[in-house]
Amino acid sequence: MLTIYSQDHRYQDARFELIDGKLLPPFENPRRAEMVLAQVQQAKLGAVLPAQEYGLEPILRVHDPGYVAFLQTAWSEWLAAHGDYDALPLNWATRTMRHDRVPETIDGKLSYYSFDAGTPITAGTWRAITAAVNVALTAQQQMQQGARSAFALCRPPGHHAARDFYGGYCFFNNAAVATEAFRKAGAARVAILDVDYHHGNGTQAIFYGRSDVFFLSLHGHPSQEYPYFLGYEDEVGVGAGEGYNRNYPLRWGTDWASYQTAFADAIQHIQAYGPDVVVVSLGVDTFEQDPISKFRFKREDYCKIGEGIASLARPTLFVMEGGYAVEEIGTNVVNVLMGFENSKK
Ligand code: SS9
Ligand code: ZN
Repeated sequence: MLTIYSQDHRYQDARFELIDGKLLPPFENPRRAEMVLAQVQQAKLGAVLPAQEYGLEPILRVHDPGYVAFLQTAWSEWLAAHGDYDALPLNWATRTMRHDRVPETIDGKLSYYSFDAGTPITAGTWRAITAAVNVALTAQQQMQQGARSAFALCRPPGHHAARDFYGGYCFFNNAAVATEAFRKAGAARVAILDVDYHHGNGTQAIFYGRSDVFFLSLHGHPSQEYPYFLGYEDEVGVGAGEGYNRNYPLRWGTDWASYQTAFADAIQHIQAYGPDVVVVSLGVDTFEQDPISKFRFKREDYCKIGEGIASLARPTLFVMEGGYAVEEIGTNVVNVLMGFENSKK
């Protein structure tokens, strides 16, 4: 399997992450992607190719122009206002407050365009997030040119980012941008399977009203787990999209034995949908040693995820999402990809 990688992910390298009431060294850091790349190479998964440039047009098929413009200038505005500190919002529009006015000042715009305070904007954020999209689009193009599968080693991740907001370490929704590129290239139906520990609220929101993109997510139950306010089972899509969204919320402590029924159900629904392409939002923060998560996957369970996806026998794009047990992240990701490779016909 081909891997697409850009070193520019390193430009997203914040000083602190606000988590559990502490300012800690970020869990979402450059070593994550470096460890995955090292394991891809050691396992001889296949060639590693650099990313091509695609500009803003494919991003604007998914994201709001005002949001994209905000991200492009957020750092320089923050720097001018406050100096060289990671940019973080401090408040949000909740119940009874207004969502119909975008503030003019940088602090107001950070609040308007975000949903958490755990996603710092830094001097290099724009460069890193555009590179991550280019990684996903290069992988998509390789498949358009005939590759049966590809691995987009994106960093930062994307599945929490919606049309006009960021959060959960995500700014641009890499998987959604690749999905729209597949649609533009002629794929009639795309299924997105999100196996990250956290609900892919951004991806769900982007495609919620559409039947041409079927979104399925298995994740920590929103009554217990971040992002809390989306990811319940009764979210089935709206309008033309009704029936084309499926959530499998699972309780803390879920292991492979308690995951596999939901996983098999998701695979079966994808098979029945008959997609031209499967896009996998591949997070491995389901791992038992993940520092921010509460599932109990073991190393070898990741092979079974790959095997289940291979059983669909569809062109498959894997897009890197979360996974914060940095020492094991590469092994777990490559186990998915090797499980897929070794069991396809
Ligand atoms: C955990 C806080 C989680 C955001 C996590 C985003 C994961 C992206 N107590 N903060 S895959
Ligand atoms: Zn996650």
